[in-house]
Amino acid sequence: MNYKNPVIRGFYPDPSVCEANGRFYLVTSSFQYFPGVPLFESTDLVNWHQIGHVLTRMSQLPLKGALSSAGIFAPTIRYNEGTFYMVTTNTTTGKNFYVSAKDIYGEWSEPIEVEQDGIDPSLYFEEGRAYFMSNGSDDFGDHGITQCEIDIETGRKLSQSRTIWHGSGGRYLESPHLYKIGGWYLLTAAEGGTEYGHMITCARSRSLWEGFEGCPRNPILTNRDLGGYQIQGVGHGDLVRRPDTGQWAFLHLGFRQIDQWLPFHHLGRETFLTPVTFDEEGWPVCGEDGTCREEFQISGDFSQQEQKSFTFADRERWLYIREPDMDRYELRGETLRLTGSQDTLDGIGSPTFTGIRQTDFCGVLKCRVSAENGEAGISIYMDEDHRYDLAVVNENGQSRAQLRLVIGDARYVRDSVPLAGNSADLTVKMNSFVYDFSVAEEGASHSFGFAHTRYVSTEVACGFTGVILGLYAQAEGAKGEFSEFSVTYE
Ligand code: 6LW
Repeated sequence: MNYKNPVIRGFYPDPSVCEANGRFYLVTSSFQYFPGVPLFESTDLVNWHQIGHVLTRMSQLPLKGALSSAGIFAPTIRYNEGTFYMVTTNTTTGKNFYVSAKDIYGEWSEPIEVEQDGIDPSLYFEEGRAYFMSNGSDDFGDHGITQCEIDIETGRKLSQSRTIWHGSGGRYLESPHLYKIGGWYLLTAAEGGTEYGHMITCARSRSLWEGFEGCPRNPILTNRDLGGYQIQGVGHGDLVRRPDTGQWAFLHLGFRQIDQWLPFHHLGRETFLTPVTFDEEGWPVCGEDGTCREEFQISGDFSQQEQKSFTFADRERWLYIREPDMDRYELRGETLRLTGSQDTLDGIGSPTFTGIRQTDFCGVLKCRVSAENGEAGISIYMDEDHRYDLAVVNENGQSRAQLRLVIGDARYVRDSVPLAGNSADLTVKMNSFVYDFSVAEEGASHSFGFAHTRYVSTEVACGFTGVILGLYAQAEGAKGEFSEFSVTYE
């Protein structure tokens, strides 16, 4: 069948995947957002359904003071002898740790730390032993893909760390994963940085500890030479095989630029699927001549389903910033009530904010919003310094609707219109280039004009995340009520 990329749309980067009992499980990074590490399930590698998150308790996920795009970096998920493991880095505490679960739908354990530096940790299991690797420094002062054996019960190192590969020469060697395929230990990694030069490279050896030789065709997957193509920055992936069809594939990240010759992306890094075969020498061959394309064919008899609209009912999709005070959030039926605090969207605290990722370019967001004693609204939120807030503000018994644009040091309220009551219907129309804002009250509507997507893109804001469509209340004691919320994509 033919399928379209990306297979998971919106800010879901650094995917890692494992197979267990004929089903596939995938995790992505989550940075300063709570809960952490979104968890997806699939039976065919193309259709992914989010079943929850791995890190659901604050004891697993300290995010106080985490800068935007810090917190939880790239995770790896593995399944070994009836247990799932998810290993990652909390860059805010600087620790690598893993959690485990026997039931993929249940709660995961408390974190177990590993005393090894580097980011993008991975696990490899063989004959009752567990190996941990990252892009850290080894016990001999060398730096690269560093590996040690660990006690999987305690996280204690059972061997010294040794650098097993220095990469193919690209900058930012990271994202190591080890597999045993056809008698070879195959090590895959990312190089080039998670931007336009990103790539997947690999090396192999007959031994687990030494002798890794790079593939003569490295990089095996990259779009760095596809100028003018929408999908850019492909890299950081994990290999998986469908046991029923024998199909191999990489789940990996990439991003979609807003237009052919406009190198901006605001939807974040997304998850793509690229089919893989092996050549006569046993090296992986990826996609179309080593590139990732918008459409691929994959074996299997099924169709691709796309979720085109989202509401409060998609509970597992909603996220919060850092360490939310859940007493400030109340969802009853189709109505969400938020209570503001001293933390505002301008800072790096935990403002009263809940949102879902923007998953496509073109669509419409609608919500009825009312405010009391402060401000409540919709934020097109890239980070605290790059966002567009369309709000109802209630102060001294008077209400108004306003649009605030925050683009780095340029911050201003563009337009403010009085409201007769304290509630209004807020609408944001989205396309690749702009967000178009309007507010209606009892039949009368007001257009606030548009603001460019590029100013909330990664190329402007920097960092590793993508736009979140958020609902918020701000000012201590401010009350926001949100109903009839929907996001519908074309
Ligand atoms: C991720 C690493 C990376 O851990 O960015 O540049 C980090 N590449 O692989 C955050 O996604």
